[in-house]
Amino acid sequence: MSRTIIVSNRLPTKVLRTDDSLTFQASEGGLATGLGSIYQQAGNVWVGWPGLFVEDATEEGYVREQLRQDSMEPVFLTEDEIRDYYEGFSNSTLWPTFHYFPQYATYEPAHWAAYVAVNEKFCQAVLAMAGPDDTIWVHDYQLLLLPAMLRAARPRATIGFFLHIPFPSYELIRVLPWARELVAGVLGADLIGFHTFGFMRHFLSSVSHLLGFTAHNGRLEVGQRTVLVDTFPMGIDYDRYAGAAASESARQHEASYRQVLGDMRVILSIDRLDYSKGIAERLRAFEQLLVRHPEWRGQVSLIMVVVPSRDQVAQYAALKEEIDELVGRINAAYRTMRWTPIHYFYRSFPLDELASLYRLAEVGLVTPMRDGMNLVAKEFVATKANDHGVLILSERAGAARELSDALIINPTDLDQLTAALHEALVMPADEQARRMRAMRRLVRQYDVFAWTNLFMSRLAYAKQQQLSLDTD
Ligand code: GDG
Repeated sequence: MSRTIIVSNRLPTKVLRTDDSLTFQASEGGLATGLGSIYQQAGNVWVGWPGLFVEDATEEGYVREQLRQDSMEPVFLTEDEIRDYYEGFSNSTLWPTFHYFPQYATYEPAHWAAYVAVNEKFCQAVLAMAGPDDTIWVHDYQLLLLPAMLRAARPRATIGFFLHIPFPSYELIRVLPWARELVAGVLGADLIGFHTFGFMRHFLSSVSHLLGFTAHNGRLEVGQRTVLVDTFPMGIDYDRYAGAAASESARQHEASYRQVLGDMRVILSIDRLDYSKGIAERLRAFEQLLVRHPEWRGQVSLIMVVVPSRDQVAQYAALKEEIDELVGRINAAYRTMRWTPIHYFYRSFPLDELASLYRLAEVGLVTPMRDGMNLVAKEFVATKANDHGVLILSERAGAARELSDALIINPTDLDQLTAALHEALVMPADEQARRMRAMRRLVRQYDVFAWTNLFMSRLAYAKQQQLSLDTD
């Protein structure tokens, strides 16, 4: 029987150490939800790091045993590996380069060596359970080398790869000393997926420049193999977000926030702490709105949720300080006894509270400098059952390709962003409804389950093609 093996840096369950015991916490992330239907089927499995440094072999055995009961296979990583492969090469070399922040990228041979070694470790973990005909779906930038490693060991396996972040222009990737190896690593897959056509185009251009293969109609001939390349814009679990927003608990949270906020109008901003998300620029635009349109003072508040992330990496710590400073300065300059311009939270919220914030907000402000997709934009839309609300969306988020009824802005254009904030606040209800309805239909139809099905059926097609080649 052929099985499906999902591989990503993190497992959909996180193991936490609390005092003297371990707790297993399921992830609420979109990927975990979308792929849940696959890896939990009989025989299938998800391979990844459980987020824990194990203390000894007994603990390792225990964690492995527990996770296996839920169709997960852990790859245990050491603190050194996490420092060099994850915080190092993945988040200090690839992430800034792929998000067009090459000035933040480091080029450490030791980090590269760890990246190769950990990809190899993942490869061994997958091989330990994969048969020659199994289907393997590898996710994201931490595992770019894995498809080729798997291919070398299992020439007949069906391998899919999906990149969740942007693929940059060749001019950026060529700066990396290891550009060729990275692109060749991905080419081990039978099907390579991106969120947008633009990312796919950049990838194909890099393949052509670095390795000399040219694509025709989304097909690359790589030696004896055909590699399919395509776009699969990821969706969200629409029902989950729409349902959470309609829940009694979200209503109650909203009512209690309203007691404090009164009829204050609310703009909402939610992100992981990351320089790619344009958080500081967003704050400057909000300040400029208060300067250029003083009529909004005392009328509008910005609720800003920043979820702690990667705080071991220097740029993230610096960004946190910049945001703290900006929020402090703006609030100090404009606040009154009854009005706080920015309600700033540096932590994460449970889903029902998050949903109540989406409900509360009239304006969703999503202004990344670069973003593979941006699921927050889609979640905001999914919660607007009454079609009231305006999404302001960066043209450089993958989501902008689909959500063209948002107010699309260039996040570096402070004047445009300020004008969009004002426009959102004065937009007539019928225009809001028209735009929101169109976006909501799209987000509901192309949800994360549709995305998974599309990728898996395209991968099955790729497998069929290889089989017919084999028998020719
Ligand atoms: C990468 C790519 C691509 C946020 N705060 C809370 C919370 N969240 C959830 C959101 C959303 C998720 O985190 C963030 O997803 P994004 O898509 O916005 O961003 P990344 O984490 O950077 O993800 C991105 C994605 O992969 C998928 O391919 O879209 O471009 O960078 O789901 O709701 N969830 C809860 N509390 C919070 O406080 N529960």
